[in-house]
Amino acid sequence: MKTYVFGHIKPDLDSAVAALSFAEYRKQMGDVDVIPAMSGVANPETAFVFNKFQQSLPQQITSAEILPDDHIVLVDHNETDQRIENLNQEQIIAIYDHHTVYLNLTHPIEIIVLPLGSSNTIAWKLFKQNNLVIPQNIAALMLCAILSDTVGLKSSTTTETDKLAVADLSAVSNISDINSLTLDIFKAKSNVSALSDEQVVLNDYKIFDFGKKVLIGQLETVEQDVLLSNRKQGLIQALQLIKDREGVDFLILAVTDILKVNTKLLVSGAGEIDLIQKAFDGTVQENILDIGPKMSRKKDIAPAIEKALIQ
Ligand SMILES: [Mn+2]
Repeated sequence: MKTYVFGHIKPDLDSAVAALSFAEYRKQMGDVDVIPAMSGVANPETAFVFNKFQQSLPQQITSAEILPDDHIVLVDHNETDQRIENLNQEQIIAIYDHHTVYLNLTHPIEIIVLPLGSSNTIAWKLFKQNNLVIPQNIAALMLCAILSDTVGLKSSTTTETDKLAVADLSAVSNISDINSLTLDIFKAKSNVSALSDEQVVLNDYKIFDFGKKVLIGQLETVEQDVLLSNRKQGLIQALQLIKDREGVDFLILAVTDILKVNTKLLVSGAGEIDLIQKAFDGTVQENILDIGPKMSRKKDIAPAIEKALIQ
C-alpha cells in the first residue's frame, strides 16, 4: 500500500514542491511508503528551481497506476476540477491546502486548510509543530515555493507566518540573498518565449465553478507591457480557441506584473467584457482591463468575479 501525494493539475512551483515537502512530513510522521507525485508538465519556473538545486521533480503518476488499496493525499488544491482525472475520492485520506474549500466527501479525513500565502508555509508549520527536521534540499525548494506563491512576500495573501517561514528556511538552506533568489525566480516565471500563445494562456490556470464555469489563466511576469503588445492578437485568438475546446462559460487571462504590482485582464468575448466590467467596475479598452494592484487570483480576482456572477 502506497500513499501518493498529489498537487493539482497544471502544477506550479508551490504545488510541485508541496508534493515533496508533505511527502517528507508524512514519512517523518510514520507513513511508510509515501510517493511525491505530479500530473502534467512542470512550468518553466518549476523546471528552473528544481534544476538550480539539482533536485528531481515528483514522479509523473496517472490514476491508472494507483491501486485500489493505495492512499491519496491532496496538496495545494481540494476541489474535483483541480484533481487528476479519474481519481477515486474514496482513497483520499488527507488534504493540505490554502485555497477556498469546495468539498463533498463521503468519509472523514484529515484536512488542514490555513489562510497562508503558500502550501509550503503550512508544511513548514507542521514540521515545526512536530519538532521535525526539514532536510536542507527540501528547505531550499520550500523557500522558493513560498517566495513564488507570495510574489516575493508582496502579494495580498502574504502573512506573518510566511515571513517567519522564509526567514527560517533561508537559514536552514543556507541561502542568504533572498532578493536575488526572488528575482531569479521571477525571471524564470516570466520567460514564456518558448511557449505558444495557447500555452501562455494555460501555463497556470484554474477552472472555478461559480454556477458558470470560469477559467482564469494567470501569467506572472516582469514584462507585462511587452507581452500585451507583441503577443496580444495571438493571445486573443488562443482565448477563443481554448474557450470553445474546454467548454467553459468564461475565459479570462490575468497578466500580472510582479515588479510593477499591477494586473491587466485580457478577454476576447462580449460575455467576458460584461463580466469583468461588472466585477471590477472599470471599462475594457481594446480587450484589456487594468485592475490595478490586484495580484492574487485566489484573493483578489476570483472572488470579485464570483460576486459579479451571482448579482
Ligand atoms: Mn499554492
